[in-house]
Amino acid sequence: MADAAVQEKKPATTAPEAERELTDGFHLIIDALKLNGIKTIYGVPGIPITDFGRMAQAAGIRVISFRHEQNAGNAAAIAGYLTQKPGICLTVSAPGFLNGLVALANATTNCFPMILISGSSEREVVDLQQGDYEEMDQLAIAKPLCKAAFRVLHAADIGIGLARAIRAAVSGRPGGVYLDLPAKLFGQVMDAEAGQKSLVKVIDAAPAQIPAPAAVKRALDVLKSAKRPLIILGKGAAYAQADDQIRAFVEKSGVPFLPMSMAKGLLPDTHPQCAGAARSTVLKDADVVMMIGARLNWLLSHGKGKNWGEPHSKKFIQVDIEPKEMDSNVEIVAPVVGDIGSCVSALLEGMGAKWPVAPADWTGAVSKKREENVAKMAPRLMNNASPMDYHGALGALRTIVMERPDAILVNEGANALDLTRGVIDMYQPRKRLDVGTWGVMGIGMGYAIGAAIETGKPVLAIEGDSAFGFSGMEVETICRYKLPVCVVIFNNDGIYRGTDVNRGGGSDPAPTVFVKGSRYDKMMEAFGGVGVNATSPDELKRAVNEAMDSGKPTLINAVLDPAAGSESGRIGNLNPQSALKKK
Ligand code: ADP
Ligand code: TZD
Ligand code: MG
Repeated sequence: MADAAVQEKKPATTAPEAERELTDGFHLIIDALKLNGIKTIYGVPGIPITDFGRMAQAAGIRVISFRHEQNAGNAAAIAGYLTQKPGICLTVSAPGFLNGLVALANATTNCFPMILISGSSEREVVDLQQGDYEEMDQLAIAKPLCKAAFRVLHAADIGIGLARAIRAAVSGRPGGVYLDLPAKLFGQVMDAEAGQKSLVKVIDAAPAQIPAPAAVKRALDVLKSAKRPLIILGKGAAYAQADDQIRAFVEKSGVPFLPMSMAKGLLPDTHPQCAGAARSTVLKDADVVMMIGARLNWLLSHGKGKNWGEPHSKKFIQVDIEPKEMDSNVEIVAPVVGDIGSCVSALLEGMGAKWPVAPADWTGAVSKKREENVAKMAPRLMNNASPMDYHGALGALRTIVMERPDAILVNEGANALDLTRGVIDMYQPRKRLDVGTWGVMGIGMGYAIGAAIETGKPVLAIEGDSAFGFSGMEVETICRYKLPVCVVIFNNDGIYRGTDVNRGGGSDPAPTVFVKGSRYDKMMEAFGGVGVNATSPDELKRAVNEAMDSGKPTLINAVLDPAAGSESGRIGNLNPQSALKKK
């Protein structure tokens, strides 16, 4: 039973109502969010949260209203990644909730802190399955898809409910949290003073987790024993905002480092120790590999197989906040469990004088390989062909990012993703935001909007034409909030390429192709933004420079050769093959 101070309709005390100050669920939720420093809500309005959005805006919270909940959820997730505070997504019941749930599950998979707050219909009706408006047992459905899920039934529990949600989202391995708020809660009335007292300001939401000294020593001993050491930096390392310590550790060790996609720029890709352009060589040849905030999942071929050279030829060290991550795919000989800031500081302290240890023949071989690969790519990036190929277009964009290292790059697609990742160097931490652990399409506009709102920096979104379609309607949102977002669509008329034909010979197009010669730029013009159709790298460069300088919402339809691009980009090997397929 709730606190005695809570009433659903009438105050139960005998004091005349006029003499008592009252509050209600609406105001308590807003007060609880503000008390915890939450400044922005991303969502879509409707029953039962329409008035809540209005009141939150009136109370000084920024309310960013989207066209689809998945995009609002993605904006909240990336806000969490960029700020280490849970991003808030607010949705209506059942279908709105389900739309947001994809983003919540994606945030959890990527270890981004966010809270999906959803209105829901009445428990009594839901539990008896009596068919309420947008009825659904949302809590039960959310539970297996996120890190934690809570429901608040009484106004007096709002403070505790939000506190639990915040802690669950950001402490330990960050992730997505679901908070279920039934419609009745919003209007529940209680004594204002008791209400204020019930609120909780979360102290030290993500406490430091200090690694054991023995684990630190073990890791350093293994690293020191290496002949061909490698450090892999993952997006957990970027999330941790321990940029200076990580850089100091990598530089003092002298060990080549490989950034995972979203860790690009944590140290600049142009850093002399960066092995990004020698990826296959270092993965194959290294004898000791230290992962910092990176998992040995499919993105690293699970730490085994032909990409990793001889079986059992390596020792792995792993630095991670999640103890269960250790030995997930291969044996970890030196697990260091703790938060990355504390772990890397402890590693730095424990190093002593005899560093760097990386032998010069190894670092020399890595540098040589990297220079060869960079030189091989250079001429392809300078081609000015029209229609463009990926390299021609990326050659132009690469310079623009070099000249604006603090701009944020959002990136999704298949070829549009893999080739952009390979070609465009990043220079600062947390500037590259992409499809992440799932390789999911649809993060584009949500991430672009979240990043623009949270950082105030210009955003360049490089999007495959298919990828863009998943969140494309949010260009209206970009125009409505006048965000400095420049979207470049790599338009090759389809998924992977635009040349596939119907193998049954019928008149339907092949499943992977779209309308030929589409003009996505006109979508932006429909909402008052700038639209440009660019047919050559020079035109593309001019248009992007103009957009980045003006900060005006811009969409550039970059016309690519429909034959440019390969099946599934760089991961075609993951496609199952039919044994019966004709050669
Ligand atoms: P990538 O895709 O870049 O390889 P992953 O998402 O696979 O990165 O891995 C990120 C890892 O970072 C997760 O295992 C997560 O537990 C860990 N992590 C996230 N934040 C921290 C932190 N502050 N301290 C330590 N580890 C963290
Ligand atoms: N749906 C979701 C949610 N995520 C996915 N990853 C996919 C479908 C499958 N998929 C990919 O993995 S990439 C991609 C899809 C549909 C689009 C590739 O086409 P594109 O990029 O136009 O975005 P390129 O440049 O043509 O390769
Ligand atoms: Mg395409």
